[in-house]
This record gives sequence, structure tokens and C-alpha cells, in this order.
Amino acid sequence: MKVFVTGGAGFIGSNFVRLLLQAQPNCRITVLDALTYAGNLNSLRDLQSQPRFRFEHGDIRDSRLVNSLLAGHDAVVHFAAESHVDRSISDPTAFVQTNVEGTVVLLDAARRLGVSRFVHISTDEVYGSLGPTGLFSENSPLAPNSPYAASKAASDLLVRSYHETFGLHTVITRCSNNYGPYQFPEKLIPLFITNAMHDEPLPLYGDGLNVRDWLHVEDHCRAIARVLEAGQAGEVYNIGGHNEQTNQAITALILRALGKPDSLVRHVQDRPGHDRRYAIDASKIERELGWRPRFDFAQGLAETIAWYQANAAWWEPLRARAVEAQRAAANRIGAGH
Ligand code: NAD
Ligand code: TDX
Repeated sequence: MKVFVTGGAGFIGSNFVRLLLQAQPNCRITVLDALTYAGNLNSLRDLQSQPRFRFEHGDIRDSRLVNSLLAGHDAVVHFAAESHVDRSISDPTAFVQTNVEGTVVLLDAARRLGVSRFVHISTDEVYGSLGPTGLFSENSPLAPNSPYAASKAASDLLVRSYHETFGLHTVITRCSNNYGPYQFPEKLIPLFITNAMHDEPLPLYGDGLNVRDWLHVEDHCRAIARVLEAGQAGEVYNIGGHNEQTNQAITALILRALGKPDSLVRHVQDRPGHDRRYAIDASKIERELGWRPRFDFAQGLAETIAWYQANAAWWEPLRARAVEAQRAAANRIGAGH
């Protein structure tokens, strides 16, 4: 099988490419990635000499490029996106351009070229926010609250339309928050690990009691590999870790693991439109495709912290850009939210 992976130089994409090359000795992978601030060839360094792997630098919105590169592939796994909620509040346009326009370019090329599977990597954020109880199912209404989530929901609807109108074999996955190696240090877990290692403040938004359902990236990637293999056309599969944690609890775990004091925590003004709680009902993928998460959160977080400790050469050069995102968030808050 020849698989075309967009966004393969990002966090989840790079983990997925590594996993698929290992799990399926006969597959060949082409990665198309624009290498934005979030894309990093160092995340794929160990694969560069692998003959079944090819990297192409380019933008998913470039329809000529996409059409010429995609020819001859059996499947698309589409990760490429602007993915950080805070950046979507500072600059929503970039999110519409990549997440919506980019997705339609890919869908159209896949349709024209007769690609037999299109797996679209979406997010639980399209469902909006939960109260203290309940879970998101695949039938929960779409109610996105951030420009990021709205752009992902729009792309999900385009994917749906290409199945309904053109009969393209599409599958959508909606996963909860991921953590693990190679995550850009602007997201909660790697930002707090790397700031704590530098004895710098950990900016906890609002009361710190927002809840996310954390899943190790390797568990997510195994689920995507299963969906690529056996997902049914036109279906949506939720993916989650049965692992709800408040941001405050995660902060405490990171500080304790690194032997750092609670005084590093700074309660800062809340993110506008901040979703209170996400939690996933993953029973459909468990039942229909036999997938289950393997990582225990305490073990996965400890391994992730150890990975950041051992791989400062990967993340140190990225910190300046992560700090930029924090400054943009601070300016936005200062400007009236
Ligand atoms: P990321 O920001 O780490 O990586 C995104 C990648 O896409 C980067 O390599 C970037 O260079 C590339 N890219 C961006 N714009 C592009 C363009 N126009 N053309 C080509 N490449 C482009 O993101 P991630 O955390 O790995 O997320 C991957 C996907 O999974 C996204 O679609 C995201 O919505 C979804 N998702 C993420 C999470 C999470 O917790 N991180 C959870 C659920 C779903
Ligand atoms: O500095 C911070 N302080 C803080 O309190 C940051 C960066 C985040 N937070 C909070 C906001 C959220 O409640 O931590 C939680 C997690 O924040 P992020 O890491 O920014 O993730 P989130 O907004 O939940 O979105 C993530 O999960 C779903 C990914 O970034 C998305 O791409 C994915 O779709």
C-alpha cells in the first residue's frame, strides 16, 4: 500500500509515520508538509534513510503540487493543520486557509485520482464543551467554540460531502488531547515540562479546573492505523483515553516528577471561549475495530517527561517560538478580552 501523509513533520503525523513503517513492512509513505513553525524535519530524522519513506516539502493548498504528488497512492491520511487554539484566537484566517481550503484541495485531488481511502484526522473540539457529566459520541452535535475548532468542523463537513456527493471512501477520526514525544512546546504538557526544567513560570489559565481526556500519541496512532485498515466508508470514529484530568492535576504531576516547587505556577487570565470539559465515548472504535488504549497515564506521562529530559536538543531551538505564542496570548488578553 502507498500512503500519502499530510502534516507528517508535526507531532502526531511524525509518530504515525514511524509507527506505520514499523507495523506494515509492505507500506510505502510519502509525507507532504509545509514545515510551518510546527513542522520539524528533526522529528523524522531517524526515517530519512528508510527506503520506504519519502519527504516532500510543500503546501496542501497547492493544487498542482498535490495532484502531481498524490498520483499512484492508495490512501491519504490527512494530519496537516494549524492546530493551536491560542494561535487561532490571534490569527483565525490562517486556520481557515489551511484547515478548510487545504482539506478541499486534498479531497478534490483524491476524488480525481481515484484514491481508495481518505482518513481525515479531526478532533473532539468540534463537539464544543461538556458540563460536569456526559461524553461526546459520534452523534453529538457539532458546536465548535474556537476558530480552530470551527475550521476543523468545517473540514469535517467537507469530508462528509465528498463521501455523500462523490462516493469518495472517507473516514473521520475525532480524538481527544494527545501527549507524548515530539509535541511542540506550546501545548500544555510540553510547555509546562520545558518551562519547569528552566525554572520558568507555568501559566495556568483561569481556575485550572478545565478537564481534558488525555491519550498517549502512540495509542492514537494505533487507532488511526486500524481505521486506515478497516474503517467503514462515510463513518466517524471517536478516539479517547478514558482519562479525564484537570489542568491543575497535570501541572502538579509534572512539578512533582521534576522535583520543582508549586511556586512556579502562575494563575493567568483565562483563554477566551475556553472549553470547560472534553470527554470521549470511544465505544464504537473499541467495539467495531477492536482498538483499546494501552498506555497508563502515570506511566505515559513519566516516559514523556523522560523523553523531554533526554531530548533537549530537539525542543530547545523551538522554545523561542513557543514563547511567541504565549506573548500573543498575553497581548490579546491585554487588548480587551
Ligand atoms: P502540529 O501542529 O504538531 O502539526 C501540524 C503539521 O502540519 C506540521 O508539520 C505543519 O508543518 C503541517 N502543516 C501546517 N499547515 C500546512 C499546510 N498548509 N500544508 C502542509 N503542511 C502543513 O499538529 P498535531 O498536534 O500533530 O495535530 C495533527 C492533526 O491532529 C491536526 O489535524 C489536529 O487538528 C489533529 N488533532 C490533534 C490533537 C492534539 O492533541 N494534538 C488531538 C486531536 C486531533
Ligand atoms: O499555557 C497554557 N496554559 C493552560 O492552562 C496552555 C497552552 C494551555 N492551558 C490549558 C488550556 C486547555 O484547557 O490546558 C489545556 C490544554 O491546552 P492545549 O495544550 O492548548 O490543548 P487544547 O486547547 O485542549 O487543544 C488540544 O487538543 C485538541 C490540541 O492543541 C488540539 O490540536 C486538539 O485538537
